[in-house]
Amino acid sequence: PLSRKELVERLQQALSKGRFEHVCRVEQTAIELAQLYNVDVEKASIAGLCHDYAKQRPDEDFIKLIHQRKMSPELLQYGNAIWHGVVGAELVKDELGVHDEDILNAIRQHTTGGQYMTKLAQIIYMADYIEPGRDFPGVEEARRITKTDLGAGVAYQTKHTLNYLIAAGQPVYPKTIDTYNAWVPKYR
Ligand code: DGI
Ligand code: FE
Ligand code: FE
Ligand code: FE
Repeated sequence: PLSRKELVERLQQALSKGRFEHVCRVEQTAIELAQLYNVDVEKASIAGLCHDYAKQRPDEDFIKLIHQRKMSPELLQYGNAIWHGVVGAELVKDELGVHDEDILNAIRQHTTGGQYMTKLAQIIYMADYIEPGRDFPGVEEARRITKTDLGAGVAYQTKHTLNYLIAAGQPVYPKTIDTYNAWVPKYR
């Protein structure tokens, strides 16, 4: 496997400066949450660094993989917002040599969440949302809640993201609705 230093170099080549700085902040936030919630810090670091590896790939790369790997054809109805995590995890595996399924699943779930998420997956989902460069109404509350109760943070983000998607008339990926049903009523 690549060392952290080699991984960082590969990410720097694959991403714009702004996106690279985001993944570094997600890594740091994920490490802090992993320490707080007793999760493997090494896995949190790798998943945080790699979660947006495929963010700047052309659509054709994802479309090709969806066909080649016989992934769900319903994926074709979405776009980069969904593909860079769900399909991008395949590129992290192939091109960065990350084969740990815990890490890959956390990357797959980082945008939409999921009905079942490991603590690592919850941490990456939340670190992406609350990293120090994020600035939106409610981010301070999201940071406070996440440090108190990780699951409550997942519920908070899911509710707010779904609200935003619906208000904007955007297509909602079915997994996002599964995440809503699994997490939001439980933390009301
Ligand atoms: O890659 P990042 O910008 O760091 O963050 P992200 O991967 O969490 O989110 C990318 C975008 O995806 C963000 O604007 C929210 C959006 N998104 C989340 N769930 C859904 C979604 N977009 C659609 N169309 N449908 C979803 O279910
Ligand atoms: Fe992302
Ligand atoms: Fe996110
Ligand atoms: Fe991100």
